Amino acid sequence: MNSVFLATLKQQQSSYTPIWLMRQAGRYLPEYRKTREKAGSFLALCKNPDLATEVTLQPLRRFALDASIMFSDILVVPEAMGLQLYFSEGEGPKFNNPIQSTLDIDALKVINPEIDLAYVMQTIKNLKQELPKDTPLIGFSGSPWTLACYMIEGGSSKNYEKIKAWVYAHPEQLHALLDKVSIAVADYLIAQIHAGVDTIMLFDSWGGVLSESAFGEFSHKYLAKVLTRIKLALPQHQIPSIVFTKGGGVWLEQLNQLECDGLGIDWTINIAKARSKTNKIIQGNLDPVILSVADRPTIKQQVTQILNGYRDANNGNADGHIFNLGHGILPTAKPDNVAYLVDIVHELSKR
Ligand code: 1CP
Repeated sequence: MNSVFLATLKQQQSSYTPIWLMRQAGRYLPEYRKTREKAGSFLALCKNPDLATEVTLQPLRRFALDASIMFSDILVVPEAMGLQLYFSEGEGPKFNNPIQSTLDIDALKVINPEIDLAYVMQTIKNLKQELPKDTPLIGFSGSPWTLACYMIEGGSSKNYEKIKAWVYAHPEQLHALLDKVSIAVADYLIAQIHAGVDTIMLFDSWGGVLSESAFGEFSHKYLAKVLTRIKLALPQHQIPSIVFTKGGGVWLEQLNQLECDGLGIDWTINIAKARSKTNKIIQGNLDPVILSVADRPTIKQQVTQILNGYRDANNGNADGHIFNLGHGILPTAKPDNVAYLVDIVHELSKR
């Protein structure tokens, strides 16, 4: 595949800096909202391979993006393990039966992703047929820690008091849960690789709510476990991987120890500083709010700062950087701004 995104991830030279956007399919696009309505609900959309394929393709039709990401959600894994998932309008994801005890952990199902998440595998197979031949497909999962946050909190959380009660009062039980989730996550990603994804990404969206030592013990350790299990299962079929810990800029040296190819960074760390702390590919790091509130000159100025900051910190070489947002795109992002962003990144980064 002739892909600037994959070349960059493999530490090869490229002719410009590739760009894709976390959550590039989503509510900021009117055609996405229409397809979700047709599906009936967000979860029904995830479980309908034809419609999930359609919404994956929507942003690629509008913008010159360098990669696609399969449309799904990180929470389909805990659902497959037996938690009852629903999405309430305006409130986000919720589980009816969150984990409250070790009995609940024991009751979690050991998943067979080929069967229990067959609809995701079908979406991937559809996409491999329908994507332009040089557009790579990113598969993904939540990290064990981030999934455990939702499984114990029962939904989004402000202070993570329920899961932190386990961190500080019942760490062994939490480790038992994280072990079980790590196996599910690894097996899910292995199945995605078999189905045809070109890269995998682990979203550790809530790793940043931990202290440094707790991050090592409850998140980093399980990211490592997932990556190792995948490598051992597929010795002949290594594909690049990216890990994104939101708030992880302060732990880049630690994240650099992981067996992955790229690290995502949010907008709170200067990309030049990030470059000095890891030798992996760096993905990021525009503040997503800019796409909702800023005008074109401001977008151009912010993009210039990131591209130049990276290049200057990398001995004048712009390779090794994948442009992205520092977190998922917001529903209020203006599609015109997204179009401008993609074009200006390509234009300003031309070698
Ligand atoms: O109403 C709607 O249409 C639902 C909005 C929505 C969308 C578009 C949700 C609910 N999930 C998604 C899709 C999604 N989720 C993708 C799609 C692929 C793409 O990028 O185009 C991906 C990669 C995710 C991953 C995801 N889901 C993460 C990790 C990335 C991140 O942003 O940190 C997380 C934390 C979730 C949980 C989730 N699902 C949905 C929402 C609103 C949330 C976040 C809730 C919270 O803040 O706690």
